[in-house]
Order: sequence, then C-alpha cells, then structure tokens
Amino acid sequence: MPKKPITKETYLKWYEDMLFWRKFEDKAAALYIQQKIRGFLHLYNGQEAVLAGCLYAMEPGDRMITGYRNHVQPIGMGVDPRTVMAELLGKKTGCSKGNGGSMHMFSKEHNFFGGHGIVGGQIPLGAGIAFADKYLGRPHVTLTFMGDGAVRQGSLHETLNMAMMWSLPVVFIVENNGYAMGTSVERSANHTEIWKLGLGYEMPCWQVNGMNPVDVYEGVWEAVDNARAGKGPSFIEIKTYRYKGHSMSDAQHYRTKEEVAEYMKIDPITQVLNVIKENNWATDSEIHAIDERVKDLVNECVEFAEKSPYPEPEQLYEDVYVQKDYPFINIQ
Ligand SMILES: Cc1ncc(C[n+]2csc(CCOP(=O)(O)OP(=O)(O)O)c2C)c(N)n1
Ligand SMILES: [Mg+2]
Repeated sequence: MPKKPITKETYLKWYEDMLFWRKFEDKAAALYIQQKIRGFLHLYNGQEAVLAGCLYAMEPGDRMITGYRNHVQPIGMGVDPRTVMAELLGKKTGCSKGNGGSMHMFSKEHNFFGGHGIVGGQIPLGAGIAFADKYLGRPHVTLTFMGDGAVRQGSLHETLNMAMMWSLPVVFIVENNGYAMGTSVERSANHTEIWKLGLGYEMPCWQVNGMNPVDVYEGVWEAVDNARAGKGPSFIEIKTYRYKGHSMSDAQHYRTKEEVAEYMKIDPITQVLNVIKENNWATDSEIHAIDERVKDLVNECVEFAEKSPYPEPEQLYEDVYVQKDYPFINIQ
C-alpha cells in the first residue's frame, strides 16, 4: 500500500479521536471514584498519538492485540464506544458481555483481540494471529502492542525467534511509557534502548517518537508495509508517556510532578491542535463544535452504560468451553 498523505482531514480526525479517547478515560476515572467501575482501571492519557498514528498505518482487516491498558484501542478499531463504557461498568451490553471489565475488551468483529491482563501474554498470541493469516493466505497484518515492562518476559524472546523463523506478518510495538507499575526502565534493565532487543534476532527494529501521530505513522508505516508484502516482522520501540498513575490506586511516589508537567508541554493533542490552528484548518467555533461533539458522545456512553442491565448469574456458565458437550460441563 502506498503511504497516505497527511492532510487537513487527517488532522481534524486525529484531534477529534484523540480528544474523545482522553475525555473517555477522564470520565472512566470519575466513574471509578464513584465506585461505578470496580476492580482495576489503567488509563491511556498521554499515549494517544501512538494509537492514532498506528491506526493510520493500518488497512481494513488488519488486527490489533494489546495488554490491559485497552479501553480506547477497540474504539479506534470501530467498536461502539458505548459498549466499551458498558464493559467498564460490568454490564451485559458491554463489548465482552460484561464478563471482562476494564482489562478484557474484545471484538472479533472489529479485529480487536484483547485486552490481556498477563503482562506479555498477548505477545505470542499476536504472533499466532499472524501465523493464521499467513497459513490461510489472508493479506492482513497484526499489530501486537506491549509495554516496556513486558519486554522483560521470556515470551517476547521465544516469539521474536519464531516470528523471524516463519517470517510472520506481525509488527511488535513497544509502548515505552517509562514505567512498569512503579519501576522505571532504568531500574529494570542494564540498557534502556529497548528497540535493540530486535537485533539479537536480526529483526528490523528502530525507535520512534510517540508524542506526535505524524512521527508514529512515519515510523510504523514501513513495518506494516513490509509485513503485508511478505517480508516478515519488525520490532518498534515507541517513546511515550502516561500522565496518570499505573492504575487508579497508584500514589506515584516513583516520579515527580515536574516530570509529568514536562511531558504535558509536548502533549500530543495540543500538538495536533496547534497544527490545525497554524494552518487555519478550523475556526474557533469549528473547534468548539468538535469539543462539544466529544463531550456529548462521552455522556451518551455513560448514559447507555448506566441504563444497561447487569448480566444474569447464569451467564457465568456461558463461553467457558468451546465444546458444548465438554466432559466437565454436565457432572452433577
Ligand atoms: C506475568 C505478570 N507479572 C506481573 C504482573 C503485574 N503487573 C501488572 S502491570 C505490570 C507492569 C507492566 O508495565 P508495562 O509493560 O510497562 O505496561 P504499562 O502499564 O506501562 O502500560 C505488572 C508488573 C502481571 N499482570 N502479569
Ligand atoms: Mg510501561
């Protein structure tokens, strides 16, 4: 596929999408404090340019899989955001029927394969999805996301080896947001150049700025194109930052407020908005209209989720085994 031009329309879509993701997460945080969302809640604030740039590099039918910081990715892949909010509230209308909650968004229909709570668990699964596509002759690419913490799992290394051996159509993307829970990249390894982990497997690998969607698109496009052309996998480190704590219960003693403020100066959404303003691509009232649309859609998501019913208790026994006559099911 040729590289897509980055136009006024691209920027306006990026602004609206990224702002929606940010406001969606802010609302989720508020609902968590009200105890309407229970359990864990990991927010994506600050990392939006990674998703926006990667989505622009994807074609219809391409697949995505990630960890537990996964509320906005399915929305980007086309899942109705109301069903994502409903999933956060544990409702029957959720995209995973309320069975999963915050860490387990899923939509086979929209090629979003989770939503995985085991750090690094999604890495071999992503390669498996790519293997299936190659084996069945389908032209799709799988973008497999992970955090900086996940690259220290053995599963990464086993998977990189096999992905190269079999030249799989997969792009491994490390969202390096500087921390794995409270542990900085500096404290968890003797080198901080994560992209270099690909070198040991002779896998094409490089580093990309993740605070700007243009840089992300430019940095990811070639990897997606190579994978689709049968040239095998790539391993990309995208440098980003998360504004919120690891999850809602994080006191953030491991970093300073000043550090967070430094990154907010290069906020990805502000960068996109600045380009729109500098080029006079939207008037103040047009920008205001986008902001209002975003606010309305977030409210619609909350209303839908709050009005939806919880699943019935019997649902516990559904979707557990693929085989309906699995021997354990009918033991009295
Ligand atoms: C196998 C495994 N070990 C430990 C944990 C606990 N844990 C949850 S998140 C996390 C940090 C992962 O950080 P990173 O991969 O950088 O992702 P980020 O949260 O920054 O997006 C850890 C250690 C887990 N869920 N699974
Ligand atoms: Mg991290």
